[in-house]
Amino acid sequence: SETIRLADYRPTPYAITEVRLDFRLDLDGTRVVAETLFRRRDGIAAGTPLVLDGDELDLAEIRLDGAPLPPDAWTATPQRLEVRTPPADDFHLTVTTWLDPERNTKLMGLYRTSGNWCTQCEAEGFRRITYFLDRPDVLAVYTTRIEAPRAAAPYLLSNGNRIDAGDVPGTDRHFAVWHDPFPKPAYLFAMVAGTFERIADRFVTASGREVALEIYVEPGRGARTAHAMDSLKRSMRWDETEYGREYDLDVFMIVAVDDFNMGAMENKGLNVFNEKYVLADSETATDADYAHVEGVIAHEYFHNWTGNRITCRDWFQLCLKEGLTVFRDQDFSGDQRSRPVKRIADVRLLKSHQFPEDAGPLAHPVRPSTYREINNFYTATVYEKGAEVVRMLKTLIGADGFRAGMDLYFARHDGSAATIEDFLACFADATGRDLERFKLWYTQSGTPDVMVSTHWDASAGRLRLTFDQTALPTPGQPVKAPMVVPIRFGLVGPSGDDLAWERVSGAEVAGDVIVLDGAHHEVVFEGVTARPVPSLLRGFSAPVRLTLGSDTADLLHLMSHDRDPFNRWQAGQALAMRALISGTQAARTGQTVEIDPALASAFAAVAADESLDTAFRALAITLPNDADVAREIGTDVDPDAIATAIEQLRARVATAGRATFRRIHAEMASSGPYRADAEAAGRRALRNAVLDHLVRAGDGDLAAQRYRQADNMTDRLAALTAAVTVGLPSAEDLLADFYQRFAGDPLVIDKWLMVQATAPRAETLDRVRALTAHPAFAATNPNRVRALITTFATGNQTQFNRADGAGFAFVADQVLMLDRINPQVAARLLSAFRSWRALEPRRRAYAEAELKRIVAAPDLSRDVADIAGRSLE
Ligand code: BAL
Ligand code: ZN
Repeated sequence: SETIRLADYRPTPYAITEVRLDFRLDLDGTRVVAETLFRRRDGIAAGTPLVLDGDELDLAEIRLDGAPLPPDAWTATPQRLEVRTPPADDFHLTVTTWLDPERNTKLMGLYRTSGNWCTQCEAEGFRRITYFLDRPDVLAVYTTRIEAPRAAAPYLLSNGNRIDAGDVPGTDRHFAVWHDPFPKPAYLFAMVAGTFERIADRFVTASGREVALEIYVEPGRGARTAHAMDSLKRSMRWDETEYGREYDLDVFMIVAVDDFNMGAMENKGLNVFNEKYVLADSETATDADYAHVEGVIAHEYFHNWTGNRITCRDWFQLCLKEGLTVFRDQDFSGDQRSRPVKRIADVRLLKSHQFPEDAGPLAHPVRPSTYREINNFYTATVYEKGAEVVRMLKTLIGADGFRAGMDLYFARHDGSAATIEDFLACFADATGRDLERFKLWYTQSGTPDVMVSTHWDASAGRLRLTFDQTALPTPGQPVKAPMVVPIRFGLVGPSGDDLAWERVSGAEVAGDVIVLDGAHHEVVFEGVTARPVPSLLRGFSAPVRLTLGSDTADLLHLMSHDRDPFNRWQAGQALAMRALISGTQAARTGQTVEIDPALASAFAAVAADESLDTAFRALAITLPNDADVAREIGTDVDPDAIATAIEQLRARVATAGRATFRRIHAEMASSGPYRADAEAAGRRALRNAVLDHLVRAGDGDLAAQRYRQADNMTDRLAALTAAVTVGLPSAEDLLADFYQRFAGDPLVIDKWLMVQATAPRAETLDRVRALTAHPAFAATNPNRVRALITTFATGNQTQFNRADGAGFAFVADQVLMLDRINPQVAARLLSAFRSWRALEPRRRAYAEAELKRIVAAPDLSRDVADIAGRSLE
């Protein structure tokens, strides 16, 4: 299929100034009348054809300036409408289309979910509603009239402010008219109609304007929206205090729906959410779910300025809004709870999702330069690495420079569609810093490797650090230029304090940041009074793989003393990783390796360190998982050997720490009623992390006991997961109880599916296959598919990558089946194969055969064909 190139970007010959949409919703179909005002752009010849995008459209009528168009003046297919010689500089086109939302299983454009009507237009869904210039640089003012049977749709919602509503006389129908004064691209359009429970609140902006806040959910679920509403208000305040950005309409609405391709969508004034990211209460949501709700609410709200008021010129610039907005939501969440704990969680996500993408056939730059299907670029690279790039920018220019650049960005580009060049120019202009080389982070794919060697000269009090930066080839980019890498650092002395130095030379060193911008640097610190242990890449200041030849004693020193909590955590992970890599090598040859007793007991020591945040202690004793180890090994991966090594290390840590873990388990028991706040959540996290160790060390009864005593989902799910993962005798009873308790609640049953899909045992594949026929599963619902099948493919290393290839075959079958229903969901599932080349030869051959089977299948969607094709390149 056709490749779209950034280099080919041209503005459209016509602009759209205004759109008037009229939706007539009926139970057996929808009629849309779209009246669009076009204006020929300056410098475009009169009579230049007008070509509009469509997708599976059924055209009923077309008029130009109110009159029917002669048949030879236009052509239309379901995918395209061309008006040959538009007659004037300004004209309006009135197009009537028929839609069948009931049968729209792609969940793009207008579709029905739980009986309600709902739209999803990003990236290219609006063209499934009417013919349009469906691209982000065409901004227009929308007025939307919706008419529907009152009984089926008491609520009629669209973007902007509601300007009219009423009954349609003589019928059982009613209507509403919405007007959005802010010009926007079509991808931000939304329309929702249906039966909901509405929860209303209000917010007064910094300048004193009152904004109505409304959350719409399935009737009966209103009580579960308190956390979402609270998160929304905190997000609105935060954007005012941190960025000076106020909300701009009279109402802000969030609608939660059951069937949704993404997490949520930032449509202007009318966010549509996957209900997974709205609903939360203690019985049904874990502490992690609470954090996700808060983060996604913030993310979509922040898009109002970074995405909506300033949008993207083209889809290559997706990271302009996504990377920046992820950076903003991460920062917000860091302010709401423990910042280091949030940072560790974000880095774990980056490493588990983005690093493998960058290391495999689907690698692409944060700003890609070509695509075949844009839906396949809503990736961890665009989102998470995109956020890291903004974070590095802030590290390089400082908080004040960053704020000045953002202020300039809002002032310069409000109301327009911008590029990465526009964005970077604001920071260069605000601070005077040259960002030309920095821009490579947007255009060059792959994770840079930074090798560090240290040389300490005790007699001279001199520390020399040598940095070498390299990067492996990635698709389309065989050779790389050195990037700008900010390395936040400290020189940790014998007592654990950071040591000072008298002079430093070599690379640019600004405060506690070394800035690498070439392939090789030597940084020399002089006047250092004691032997330092360098703590590098504090806070994970750049998305690189840093290799430091520290010895075990130095890492143990950092693990117990580094004043940077991130690097304290990192040191423990690095030590565990070393043990796991040698353990994996040993397992492949049927040997076992000795695990350093100092390492095993270091984890118990961190768990017991009361000077640390409880949530941090929980993370610090959570060992790397099998995907982490596979990524670190990188080639010839044998997942079964990795699993064996992990079992051995876990057993050692659990045994060495058993007494400590038992004591902590008792101490962290909650007294009094459930609380959702960060402190209480931290105690639960620590208690459940030690539970996991204890269950593996023989205290299996504890899991069943904790499950039955649980008064909240965090504890209940942790106990269930421990029982099922370890394969305790109680596991089946607990699973049955969980299902019975929550059978009417699909979001919770998703957790039940996930726990079973991740069990690292040979019978899991049969079980997952059987569950696809369970009444709780539905292949048409993306949440169910992700909970069962995507979780199996991405969260179960040993069983997806089974040595007999059966895991791959099952997932490939599912991809082909799902492609008929929902190509976006199918393509996302297929990307689970992205690390296939890193596997040992036998598994690699099975994976390749399945990818080839998919490529050869007839009538593939562009989404799946693109991922399968690139995976094999
Ligand atoms: N714009 C798609 C969903 C999101 O990133 O907010
Ligand atoms: Zn976003």
